[in-house]
Amino acid sequence: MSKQLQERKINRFFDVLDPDGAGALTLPTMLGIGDRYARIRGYASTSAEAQRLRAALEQFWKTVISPMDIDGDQRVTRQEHLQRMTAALADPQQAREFHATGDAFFDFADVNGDGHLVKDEYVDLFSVGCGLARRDAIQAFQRLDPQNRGYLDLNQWRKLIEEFFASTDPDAPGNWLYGTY
Ligand SMILES: [Ca+2]
Ligand SMILES: [Ca+2]
Repeated sequence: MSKQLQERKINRFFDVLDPDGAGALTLPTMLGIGDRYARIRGYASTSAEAQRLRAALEQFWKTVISPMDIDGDQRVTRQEHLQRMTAALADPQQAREFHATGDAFFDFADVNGDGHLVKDEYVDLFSVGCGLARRDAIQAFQRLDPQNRGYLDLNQWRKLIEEFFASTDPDAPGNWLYGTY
């Protein structure tokens, strides 16, 4: 893939995890995504669903994001993220491991746990949780679900993750995983 396309996608992934535009990913920022998402889906902060989201995000932070913290200051800057992601994706073994973390993300996004990431869940997560314009999130979902089934399942999600991080095709539907990029 062209270096620019890959960089754009990696930076896009950073942006959705940094809705406040702080320029660095931190655990509290990520927990904030889960809290807003739970609230908009109607789950009280004490509910099992909201607790599950927090646990999933803590796990995601611990296993995926915080290892990118090169200088150990508990913040993963855009530069650290880009450097580590670029290296990881260039290594087939690491790339596979990274794609596998997409399963955890799916579990998180499918907040009611019915195995379907329905359009409303997707749109709420990326607009209310991650700060995309609602219109952009809706448009992105339509690209990800060209047959208009109204949901994504885990197999589709895996394919889209693969496309997002590995496809050299600027028109691959998976490029839209995290909205416009
Ligand atoms: Ca750091
Ligand atoms: Ca669901």
